[in-house]
Amino acid sequence: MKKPMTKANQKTVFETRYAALHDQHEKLIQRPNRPTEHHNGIYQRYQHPVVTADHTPLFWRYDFNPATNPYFMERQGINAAFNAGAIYLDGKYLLAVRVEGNDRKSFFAIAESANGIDNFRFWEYPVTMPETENPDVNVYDMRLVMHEDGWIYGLFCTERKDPQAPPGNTSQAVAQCGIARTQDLIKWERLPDLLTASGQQRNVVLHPEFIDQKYAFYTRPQDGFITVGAGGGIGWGIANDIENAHVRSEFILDNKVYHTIKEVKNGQGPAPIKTKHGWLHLAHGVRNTAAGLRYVLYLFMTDLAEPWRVIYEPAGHFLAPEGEERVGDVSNVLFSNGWIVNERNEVFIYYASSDTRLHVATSTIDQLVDYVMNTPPDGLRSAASVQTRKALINRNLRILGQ
Ligand code: M1P
Repeated sequence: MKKPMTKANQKTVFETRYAALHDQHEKLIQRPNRPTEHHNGIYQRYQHPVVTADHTPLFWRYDFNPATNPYFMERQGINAAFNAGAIYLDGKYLLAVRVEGNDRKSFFAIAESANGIDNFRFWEYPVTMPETENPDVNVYDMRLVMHEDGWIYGLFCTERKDPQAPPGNTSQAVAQCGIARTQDLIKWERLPDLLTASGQQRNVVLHPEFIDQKYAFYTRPQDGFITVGAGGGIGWGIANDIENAHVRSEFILDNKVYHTIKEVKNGQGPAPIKTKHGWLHLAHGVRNTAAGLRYVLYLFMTDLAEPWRVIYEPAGHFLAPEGEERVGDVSNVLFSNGWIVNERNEVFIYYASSDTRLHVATSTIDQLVDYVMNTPPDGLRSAASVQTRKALINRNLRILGQ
């Protein structure tokens, strides 16, 4: 980018600050991201987040005109960059990042990297998402899906104030599923929001293949906005057409369960990955604690021919907040709505921590399938957990010759 010119020969405050910030920003973007030392054999974490608020271009935040901004002050701050949809296109790792301004409005912006691990750089402009006749107040958490109909779909949460909110209640909202499609992630066609029987829909994901020539959705029917109220669980529903998508009935394929990592609620993460053993799913599970809600990620697998039928569900979390991931705007949260498989069957799991920043963990299809198929399911009681662990100990002690 061309450096802004000033009249003075001596360096102004503007020039000094501009040069320093520009330098810092480039260093941040070009910083190599190395694997952490600890490895559980399932996935690899990395030292740094892949995208943060500071990765957004300076020209999104600062007025670059010395005449109107002599102190080179930030004019429109960015608060967070997190929950990103992901897609692998023409050998590039592309993220549809949820960027949240200081004004608390989220929008989508595409960040691109050549290796999926570092050097993520935002495209010049955020996404201009067309609206329906009922304008969105806030949009977030896009799931990018390359559907077999040839379009790339972005399904996201559209939130509006609840018209039924009692007077004085300024936070009651309605969350529904917005649908848009594109060929290039630049020009988007907005379709009508998904119609379902549920008062609230978040975490809706399009299945990448037709089911009997129809579109299939993972849903999350519930009647409360933040709390689940009645309902919850990961649902499954079919719509005849995507241009006026209407899911008339849903059933729950993966329910919330007492005293598990998904006791309070859960939600589908990105679209599932097709493997020869079944569809691999990444989801988030939520439980309540004295310190508030805790969000962790878990994996499960559904049948290849019947993607609504769970065939493997390992007990417990797959990824949980660690170290600095634990703290942020909404602490103790890991959330993922994007992953990528490249031509070498390597998997890049993009997960956000505490509604603040985005990280990557890498693995392979083989490792994830092994994890899902060979991790024991939840016995749902302490005694059952002890039995499962004793079985492992017995096998190992036999191997160790004791
Ligand atoms: O704050 C944690 C997450 O809360 C919501 O997820 P869910 O609907 O499952 O509770 C979403 O707003 C998500 O963006 C956020 O990360």
